[in-house]
Amino acid sequence: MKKMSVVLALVAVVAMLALLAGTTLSANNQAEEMMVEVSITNLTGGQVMSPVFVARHGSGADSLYSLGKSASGDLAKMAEDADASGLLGAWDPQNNEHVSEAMVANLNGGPIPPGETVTMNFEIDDGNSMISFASMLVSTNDAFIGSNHLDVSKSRTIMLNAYDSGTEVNSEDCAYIPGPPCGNHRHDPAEAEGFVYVHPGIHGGEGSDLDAAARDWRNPVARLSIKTWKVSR
Ligand SMILES: [Ca+2]
Repeated sequence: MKKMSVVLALVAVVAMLALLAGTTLSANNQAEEMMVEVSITNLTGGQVMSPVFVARHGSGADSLYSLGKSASGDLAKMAEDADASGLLGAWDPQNNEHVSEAMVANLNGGPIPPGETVTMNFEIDDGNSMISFASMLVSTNDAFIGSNHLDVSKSRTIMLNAYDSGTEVNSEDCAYIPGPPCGNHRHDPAEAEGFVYVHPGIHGGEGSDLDAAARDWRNPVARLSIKTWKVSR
């Protein structure tokens, strides 16, 4: 009889652990889901930020970029032309076992002007509580903000610097800049920096089509806020 009780207790423990793997239980035995709101605020005075490529994933996912290393062609498209199509393909959950969802977050259907905030919401669990994202500063050759493998399971605020994808020389030539006052999506084949690094800003002056007083910045350029809460199901 005593042996049977031990077996039943073990079965109960195993069942409880299986349940906890997917959800948590509140005091009144209702299942709880972890909800996350991620907000990105443009803190520059004169750089519009493009709609944000965002992937939610687990720890086994690739890095979107690596500081000091060459950028992928997909990230280059995002950083040079605000084109997320390559990243959406590479991070499609259908083709990538480590990715739960991939999207482009926009503000009222468009980019994020200075001083404005774009917000996105996720439902997460232990296996996919990270996000990686990228957004272009559109009045540049190839400046972007981003983050890799950012754990969004805890509420906090992070300040973001602007990076250079290293895939286009910083000519400040309107022929190769998509944002205002330019509006062109050509790629400059001239020799680029070759690696992802902290962007040196807009210099203006002779030969530049950009007014540094209007388009330059000092880091940080954006604020990312993570807010988490639980809901009962
Ligand atoms: Ca560059």
